[in-house]
Amino acid sequence: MRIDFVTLFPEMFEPVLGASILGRAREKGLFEWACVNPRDFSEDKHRKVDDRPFGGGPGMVMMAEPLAKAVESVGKGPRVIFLSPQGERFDDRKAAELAREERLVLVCGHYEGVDERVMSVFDEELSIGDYVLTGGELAAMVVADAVVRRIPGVLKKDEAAESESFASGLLDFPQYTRPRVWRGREVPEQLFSGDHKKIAEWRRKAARAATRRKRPDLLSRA
Ligand code: 4HQ
Repeated sequence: MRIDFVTLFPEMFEPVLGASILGRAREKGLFEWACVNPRDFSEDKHRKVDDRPFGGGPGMVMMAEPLAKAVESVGKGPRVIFLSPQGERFDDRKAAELAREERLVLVCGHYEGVDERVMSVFDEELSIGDYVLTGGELAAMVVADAVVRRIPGVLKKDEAAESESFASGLLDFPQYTRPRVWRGREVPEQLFSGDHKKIAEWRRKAARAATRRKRPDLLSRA
């Protein structure tokens, strides 16, 4: 997969996308990414990309033309997604859907928002949750992370097993490691039985209990 990020802050991406599983995916040739900066498409001698809102009010608005030109420079074909709290909520189902695309363009807004007329160059609008970020960059990287880790071959076998659980509609079962007793708290004894059926059964029940306690909304949806 290739992802093009349209952003005024391209320096934010390498530290996140270069590390851990996404960094490894790039080295393996499974994930390629680049940034396009709307500032490079500004007509203005000061490379201006924002302006004051018509009708007055605080803050600045991203101008339509530099943003549209930046998106169009990527070429026709890929799905163009704008990150915004007004979008459809991004979730695991959406991540799986986007992971089947060959290319994506993720557009990051800044300031008080973008000129409404430029929305016509986007195919869809996605939100990572009901809170206000400073810009769309962190949201775009959240989407990229959740999508890329679903591309076949990106996760190692042992890493993949862990992520199955969300697709099952339940939270992960609780995990434990050494020491066997930590500050007086013991690891559930079933995990030492050596009986794989018994362990699997305990984990199924523990996952259900954790989901009922922490995220009952997931159970009612399943
Ligand atoms: N922003 N989910 C405002 C978000 C956001 C979110 C991105 C802040 C767009 C203009 N994006 N800019 N929540 O808060 O995706």
